[in-house]
Amino acid sequence: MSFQFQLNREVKFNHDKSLLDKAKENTPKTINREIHFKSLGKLVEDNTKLENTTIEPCSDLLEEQQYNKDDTFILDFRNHYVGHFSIAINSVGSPMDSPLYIRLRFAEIAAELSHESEEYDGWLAKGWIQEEFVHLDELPTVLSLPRRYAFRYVEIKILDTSPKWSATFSDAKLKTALSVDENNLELPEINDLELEKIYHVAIKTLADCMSDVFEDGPKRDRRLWLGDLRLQALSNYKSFKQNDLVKRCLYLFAGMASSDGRISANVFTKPKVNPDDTFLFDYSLFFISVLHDFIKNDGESNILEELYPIAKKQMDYSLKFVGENGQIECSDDYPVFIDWSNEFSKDVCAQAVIIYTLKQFIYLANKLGQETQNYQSILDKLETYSKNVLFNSEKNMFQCQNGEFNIASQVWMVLAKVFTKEINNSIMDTAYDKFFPITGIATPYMYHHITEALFISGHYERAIALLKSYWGKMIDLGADTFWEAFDPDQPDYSPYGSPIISSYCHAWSCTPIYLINKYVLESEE
Ligand code: RAM
Repeated sequence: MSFQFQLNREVKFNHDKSLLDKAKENTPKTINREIHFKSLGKLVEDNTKLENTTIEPCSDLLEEQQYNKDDTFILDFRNHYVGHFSIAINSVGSPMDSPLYIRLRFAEIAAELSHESEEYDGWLAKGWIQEEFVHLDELPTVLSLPRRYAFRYVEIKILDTSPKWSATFSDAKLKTALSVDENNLELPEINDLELEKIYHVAIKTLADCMSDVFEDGPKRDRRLWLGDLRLQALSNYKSFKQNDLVKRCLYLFAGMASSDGRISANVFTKPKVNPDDTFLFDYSLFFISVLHDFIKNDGESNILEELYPIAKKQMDYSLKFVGENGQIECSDDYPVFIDWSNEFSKDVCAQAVIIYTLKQFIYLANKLGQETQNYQSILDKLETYSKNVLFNSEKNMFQCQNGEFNIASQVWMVLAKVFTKEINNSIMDTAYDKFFPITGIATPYMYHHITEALFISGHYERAIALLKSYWGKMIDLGADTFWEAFDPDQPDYSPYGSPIISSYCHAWSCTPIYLINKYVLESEE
């Protein structure tokens, strides 16, 4: 698993004021809720949970405890939340003759609290670790932390007091600032307990990633990524229907496209809007998908007229990688993401993604009455090459340039609907025999695409079984929200070498909302 940091400082970005103003206008109102902590907890061993660790409630009342040097306690909010934490602190005993020195740690899952930050030596910045060291010179006080945290648990360790006095704590709470409240959402009836549980956790995951943009993860990276946005938007249409937020995100990407036409893989919005100088071949193209899905789900068409030129420029840029024979030639300067894993070849996936998005682009162009003949003929070339050259009819699977067969290639070609449903069904049959149980894939992002490919190719039972085994297993291991990375073969695996950096509420894992609605409740194919 790896991800290369990109430095493209020479790239010039547009800042289209009118589009960025529209992004601003579509900022949803934030909903502020106050959530009070529910119980004290203690870290215990449980070999059914992630890293054999869980937090059990203990009966003590916080207000009645007096804490001294080296004491530690854990506040359990009993669900995952995102917000600003505060706690009232006082001293009892003799006069307070020294500062109170404490450490606070915020954890989305119990396992994070069994690791120390000093141990962390991964490639992602330590600054993400949800930990604070605080000196308090005067008590009583209300400690309100300026940084927003994503957590269920807060651990407070008394690093020092003095033998003359003890610290007491009360009124631990957090204030949320999200754009939706899952408690006000009417949930569909799902006549399958496992799927129902998965659905509820997926809703919580999506809700906690919806602030003034669709964030990828409220703990990390706390920003708007195009690949994640595509899946969040699809799940949003089936649940919160907070379509203004999708619009806002579309305007943000469109308003800050690079001057050569490429759309950045992610954008920052604080302290001011700013595109990242990172470009991923597939993520850029998914701008077209998000626009296409918005038009299909929302119906508002003004945005199409405004953003079509941006989508066109992106498509034209991407089509430069298509050869005369209809084969896509990827470049290392414009990497294809598909999944965190770099252990498989991605050329067939790239070919499929461009077919998938070109079809959506043609749909949009037709809607505006634009000329599409040229695009249609490139699409024909891409599909013909895929069927005649990339598809190995003997093996009944798509084959990469280096001769490799992998599951991602089959999945993306099925999603791109290069063949008919019947042929796709048989390709996924072969893929199922060859690649299941899946190995070496650790992202819910890729698992989502595998599950959807099973559904659309008519492998309903297998798709449901995968949904249950993959997302259900995270719940069995203690998930309140779904994770950024999960490899069922090595549940403890973190792409960063430590759970304290991993995100355990990650947008791209919320798609059971979309999958269950579309393929189970609406039984679409
Ligand atoms: C990580 C995040 C994000 C994803 C990118 C490609 O940084 O998990 O969600 O889209 O990778």
